Amino acid sequence: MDVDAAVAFQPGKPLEVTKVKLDGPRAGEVMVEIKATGICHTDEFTLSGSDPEGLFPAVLGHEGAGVVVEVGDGVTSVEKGDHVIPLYTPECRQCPSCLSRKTNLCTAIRATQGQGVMPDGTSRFSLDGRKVHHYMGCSTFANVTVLPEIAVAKIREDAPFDKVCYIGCGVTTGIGAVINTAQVEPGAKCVVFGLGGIGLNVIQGLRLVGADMIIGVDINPAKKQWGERFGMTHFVNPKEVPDLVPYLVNLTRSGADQIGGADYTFDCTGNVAVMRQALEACHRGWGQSIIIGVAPSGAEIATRPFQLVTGRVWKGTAFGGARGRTDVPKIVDWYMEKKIEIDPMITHTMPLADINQGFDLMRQGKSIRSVVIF
Ligand code: NAD
Ligand code: AHE
Ligand code: ZN
Repeated sequence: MDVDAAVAFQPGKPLEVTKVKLDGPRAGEVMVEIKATGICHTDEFTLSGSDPEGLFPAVLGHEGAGVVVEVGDGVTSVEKGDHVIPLYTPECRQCPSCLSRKTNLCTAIRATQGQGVMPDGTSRFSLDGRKVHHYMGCSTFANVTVLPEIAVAKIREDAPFDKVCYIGCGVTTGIGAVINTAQVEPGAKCVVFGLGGIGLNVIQGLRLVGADMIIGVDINPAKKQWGERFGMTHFVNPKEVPDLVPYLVNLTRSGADQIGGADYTFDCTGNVAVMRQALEACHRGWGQSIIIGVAPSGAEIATRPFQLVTGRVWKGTAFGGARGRTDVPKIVDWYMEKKIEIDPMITHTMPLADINQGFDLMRQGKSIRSVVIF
């Protein structure tokens, strides 16, 4: 069948909205009509050419929601008509990683996913007989896509697609980083670097768990009121303080504590210099810094080993440590029960034809999340 897709033909060039051919689902796969998709900074990261795994041409997008329209042989966990959220971190519940209970990073299909193909090594997308790659196993910048069965989470049918698509990445990543990865306790002092579509969800996660001090750091002064909207208690613009790390350490020092430093910090920028600041703003002895941001090909993180010798911990998180098929339906429930907010973060919506405007808004720091509605 022909579907409408925004295709990334070359790094650094706008997406081209065109018809592409989509083959039906094979064994273990499902075809999903995408109703809405968010635009995450990781889509821009790959489109820019900074992603060492970036493949072109490809149908990008990994933050969607939609309806199952067809299932391949052997599919048992979902059926036609089910509402689902695609998962770039699948959950097979059988691989050594899933069975370990130590990680959400299912390894069942990671190799082929990174090669832009389905688990059998072929792509369902093509254009004029030429292969078009899948992206992160999702390719939600198409009105219909095909995914492995283990890469969809079935969700309740009363949840609005144009809001819960954001749970497909940003919401789950931010809140999950707080709850699953850092396991922040009530009363904690925390710093969030980068108040975009991910960082604001870290902030609302910190509010949810009862953190005392939620310091937001962003070079864009417009982010101050955004952070405050979701529970930030202090805002710091690095351009307005002489030396950011000592400033943050001092801000988090209290009572008899002569040292200072945050209990938890979160990098939501993808900038390795910021990652170092986030680690070094942690409290000696126990502070944990969680890397969420994705850094360009060739970038490396550095710090003096002394920072770790003295008890600071560097951790990373993908998809907020969430096990998608298990956790995503619960996060949809939290949204429907008004335990978490999504609506105000979706600052812009647009049809697929205008998807490049969504990327421009993100690059200009004018949006929190843009959502394409099909
Ligand atoms: P975004 O563009 O919406 O937000 C980034 C924010 O960082 C902006 O507010 C920007 O002003 C701020 N910023 C940039 N440089 C800064 C600096 N030097 N100091 C402080 N703030 C700075 O992007 P997003 O969608 O929120 O994504 C953030 C990062 O998280 C990206 O790198 C993205 O690829 C990554 N990400 C990772 C995961 C994961 O699973 N690990 C999931 C989603 C996104
Ligand atoms: N391909 C990149 C890495 C990109 C990356 O780290 N992706 C995150 C999700 S970002 C969502 O917006 C992720 O899930 N990583 C785990 C994984 O298995 O990819 C690179 O640098 O090669
Ligand atoms: Zn994302």
